[in-house]
Amino acid sequence: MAKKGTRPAENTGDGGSLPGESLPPGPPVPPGPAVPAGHRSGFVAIVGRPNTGKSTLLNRILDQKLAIITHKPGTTRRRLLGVYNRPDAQMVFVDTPGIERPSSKLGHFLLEEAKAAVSGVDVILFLTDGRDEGADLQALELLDDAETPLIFVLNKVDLIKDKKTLLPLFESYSRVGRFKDFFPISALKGENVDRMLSALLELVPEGPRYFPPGTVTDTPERILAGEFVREQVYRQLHREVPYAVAVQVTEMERDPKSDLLRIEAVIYVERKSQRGIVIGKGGSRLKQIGQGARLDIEKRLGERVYLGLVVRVKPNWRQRDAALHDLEFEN
Ligand SMILES: Nc1nc2c(ncn2[C@@H]2O[C@H](COP(=O)(O)OP(=O)(O)O)[C@@H](O)[C@H]2O)c(=O)[nH]1
Ligand SMILES: [Mg+2]
Repeated sequence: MAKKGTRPAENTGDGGSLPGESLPPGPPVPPGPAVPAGHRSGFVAIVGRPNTGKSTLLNRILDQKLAIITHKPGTTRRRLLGVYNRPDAQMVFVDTPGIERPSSKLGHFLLEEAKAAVSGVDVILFLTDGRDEGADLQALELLDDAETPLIFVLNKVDLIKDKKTLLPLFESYSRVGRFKDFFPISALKGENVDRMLSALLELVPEGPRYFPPGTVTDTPERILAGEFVREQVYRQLHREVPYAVAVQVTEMERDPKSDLLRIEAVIYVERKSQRGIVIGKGGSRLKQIGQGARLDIEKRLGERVYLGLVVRVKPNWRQRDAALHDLEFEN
């Protein structure tokens, strides 16, 4: 098994099952309300090249903002679980970094993160926008998983004017011989997503709840808050700067005096010049980044927060093991 699979090891009962093996029977962990007869459950990884809409799909399925989304490729840096709860089923979706040939140490981490995410899942959704079949096939090769059932998901169909082009596209990809099923969807508009979910429910086995009902993710709010800051950096800054940015939340605690939740975060950049860009004239850019992120965090947590941001230089962090370790990028 990969060092870090998606399926929580403590929940598999024996702690030693291999990828693809069915779960040993056992009580649902942790215990929640009784699981009805015929309850289905499973893990579904969302993979594909950068920018195909994986994070948008996760948020759509959960009907809330969990993953950050930008129009720039390569935004997602961490595997993110989203739990889809129904009375009769629980499906755990895993958003992953886009699959591409790595060009930095961070890139290697990202590819490993995507590969680890598919380890042990029941189904893989392979997302594409259908724009580059060759690159999609390369991504499948990099993923290097020959066993897990793959579903082909053509996203962004809202952009396709002439739906007649869909059939030849599906035929072409079906020649790969790896896909069990094909779905055209729009994650952005929600088109066909429910139908895809119904089909997935048929594919996952009968099984326990892996998380108490009502759980949305296992990612700490501290990490999500940092991600929301990073999203603003991607949205508000251009060219290379966002890629050189990492965000670390250093504090998240309630201020006893004001009763506000106080969050302190550091925005790391690679060079001094980038620091100036992130801060902006008289601190104006940093202020706007903070405002945007604060609103998202407040919406998520359902309360007002104070968000303090500072910008620091960590030279060349994307290429250095020690720096990646400090920033919690470790497979
Ligand atoms: N038109 C259209 N755009 C989409 C759709 N899904 C995602 N996008 C856009 O594609 C870009 C990348 O989306 P994101 O979810 O971050 O892709 P990821 O890198 O695969 O996670 C964003 O600008 C999204 O708004 C869709 O169904 N239709
Ligand atoms: Mg993403």
